[in-house]
Amino acid sequence: MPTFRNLLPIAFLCLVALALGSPGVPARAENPAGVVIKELSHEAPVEKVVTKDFSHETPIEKAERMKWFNDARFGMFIHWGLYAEPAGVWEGKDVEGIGEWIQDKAKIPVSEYSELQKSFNPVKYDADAWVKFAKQAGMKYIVITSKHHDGFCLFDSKHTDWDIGGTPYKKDLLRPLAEACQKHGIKLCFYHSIMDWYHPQYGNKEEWRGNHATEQPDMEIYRTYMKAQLEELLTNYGDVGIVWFDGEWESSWTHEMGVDLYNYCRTLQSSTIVNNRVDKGRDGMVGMNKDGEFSGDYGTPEQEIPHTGFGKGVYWESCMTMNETWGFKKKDDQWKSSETLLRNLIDIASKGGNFLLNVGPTAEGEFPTASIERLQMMGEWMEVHGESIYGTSASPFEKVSWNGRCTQKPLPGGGTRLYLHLFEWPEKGQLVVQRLKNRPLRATLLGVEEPLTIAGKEGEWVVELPAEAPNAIASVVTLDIEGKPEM
Ligand code: H79
Repeated sequence: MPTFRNLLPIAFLCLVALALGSPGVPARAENPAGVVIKELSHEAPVEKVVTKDFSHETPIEKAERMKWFNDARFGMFIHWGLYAEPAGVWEGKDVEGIGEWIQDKAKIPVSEYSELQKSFNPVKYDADAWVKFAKQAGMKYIVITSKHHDGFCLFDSKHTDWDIGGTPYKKDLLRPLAEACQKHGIKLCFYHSIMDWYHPQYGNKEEWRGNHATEQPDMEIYRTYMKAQLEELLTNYGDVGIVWFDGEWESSWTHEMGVDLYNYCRTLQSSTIVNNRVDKGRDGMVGMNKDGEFSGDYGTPEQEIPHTGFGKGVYWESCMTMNETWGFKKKDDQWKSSETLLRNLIDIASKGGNFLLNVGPTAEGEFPTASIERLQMMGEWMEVHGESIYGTSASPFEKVSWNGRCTQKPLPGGGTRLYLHLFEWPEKGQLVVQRLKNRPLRATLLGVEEPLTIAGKEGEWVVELPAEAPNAIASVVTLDIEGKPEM
């Protein structure tokens, strides 16, 4: 029951918010209740947040909230934490698997893993430089690990010492990133793991970790802790674009908890977007939801791209590594080529999705050189061809008649601009566009701009191209047509 005492801080916050207007990145707020909750219990003051129900949002309201995300198409994932120190090697041995899972893969007890906190000192960390790398690559948002499965927090949380505050570096890593994002117009988003290998009350615990609760773990206490931390994340860093949950698959996490956590995040920031891993709907690595009613705003394929899109009103984002790990591993040299990464972005855009491409910084705080090279290459392409990606929607063709992809955008006045991505330069310099009924009005090559000659007939239009491809990875022909595309 909300009591007068419980409501006071909310009333106070509302007054402050009214007085300040749009707060930007606020100075680190005191816990609104003015209560320090190190000792968490069922009575912890997160209860003061009266969680609202967001299940009745209309598709139009949702489309408005999702607009920036849907237009963005391209974002940066950052996996950073203590695991960047061993970087895939433990006690002289290479540990198989993704780097941020080293604690689990090498069965390192918490008492040993936690020693890493004493040496984590990323003195080369330059948040502004990181955000510029993302921006120059053409990315519109950054999703950084506020907490991964090991439970360690990159921010200085009031509710645990298992965080950056307990390292030699001490300083909150998320605050400068929030400031740089705001400066450069990039949306800041947080990845926050539900699964927690450190917290003694988290439900599923492996015995070898040496920190399994002696009594029954109490998920209510753990949820209180997680919500108190999310309150910090959704209060102290300005607008948060997305809360990106993960690790929801274990049996201790339930559908009811997912629904509650979704509503809780939106109660704190109503316009924030929450991925589908908040709830139990995700269908494995495919990432889209199974049939049924689940919380979460969009699907999250991991390391894969769906074969087709899903139609209007279904939002999704494929997350992917540039090599084979999310968290930095010094010996992982299995880098995808810039060509593959760019064509992945185009493929995803042609299916109406987003591409969340990962960087795993080193323990010193630097992006690997191979990551920087790929970001720069993608940025050069986006500089010229970005309009064929941002704000576009999925291809109107079931299958295109050339080696490539297609995206589309409405033109002012009722027409449509089709963007035809060519992965291979057509023989005889002729691009044949089959199955399209609408008469093309105008065609150009992005970055060239001189109009191209169009011939052919309904269902088989022919665009005359110059002898050579302007871009080796993907050249883009724009084809303006009357009305909406008809096949
Ligand atoms: O943060 C990165 C990884 O550390 C994390 N997700 C990305 C973004 C990740 N955690 N686990 N995995 C990746 C792989 C785990 C897969 C499985 Fe399952 C968990 C297989 C079985 C349980 C989830 C549920 C996927 C399939 C079923």
